[in-house]
Amino acid sequence: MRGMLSPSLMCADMLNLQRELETLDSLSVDYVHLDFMDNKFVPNITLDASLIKAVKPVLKNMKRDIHIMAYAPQQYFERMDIGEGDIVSVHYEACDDLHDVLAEISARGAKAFIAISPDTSVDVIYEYIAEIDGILVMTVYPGFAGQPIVEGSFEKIKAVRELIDKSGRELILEVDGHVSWDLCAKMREYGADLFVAGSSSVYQKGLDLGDAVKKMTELIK
Ligand code: S6P
Ligand code: MG
Repeated sequence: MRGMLSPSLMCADMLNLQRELETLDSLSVDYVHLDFMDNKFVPNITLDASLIKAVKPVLKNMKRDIHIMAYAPQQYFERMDIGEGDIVSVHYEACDDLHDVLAEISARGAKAFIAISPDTSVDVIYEYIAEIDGILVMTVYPGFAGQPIVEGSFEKIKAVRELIDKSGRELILEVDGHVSWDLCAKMREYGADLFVAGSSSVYQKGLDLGDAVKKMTELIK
């Protein structure tokens, strides 16, 4: 699988989101990363469900990569208009009935991903491997942009890669958190496929987004 980019909208210019989305959509970007938080599972709020829904008709080329950092994430699926083409990541730590939640995502035609926080063991994924399309490995603690990478993240990416390869399934391995200029190529070497690009790469102040996306695409290919 080739390396794919998913720029994180919470790191874009919040006062000009439509312009930011249209610019991104005109570049060779596979996904736009949309972070949803409930201020309970994580102590923050970013993009709300109606905004995530409003993004959908604006996109001509990119697809939505929705990362739900919230308890009982299924309560938001309708409000986000989740369907065909979307990636939907739900946290292992936030679901009482993860089998049901994953089934609901798949029933809507979306790609079901399990997200694991830095303190969660890779082993928890085994039970769900036949029910998912991908795994999102958090390489920072969920909740905020601009954090340093958590120690042990590379070993974790490698362990998830091995798990995927052993399963014989073509699952997508997504990395989210401090996917920086310096570290993205190494994350690729360790087995990541989909890269969330935020304030430590394409959304660094003063960079031209088109140039930055081109440079990052080259680094992760
Ligand atoms: C964090 C969120 C992420 C951030 C991303 C920002 O809770 O899930 O998707 O948007 O980590 O990137 P950076 O480069 O600032 O870490
Ligand atoms: Mg995220």
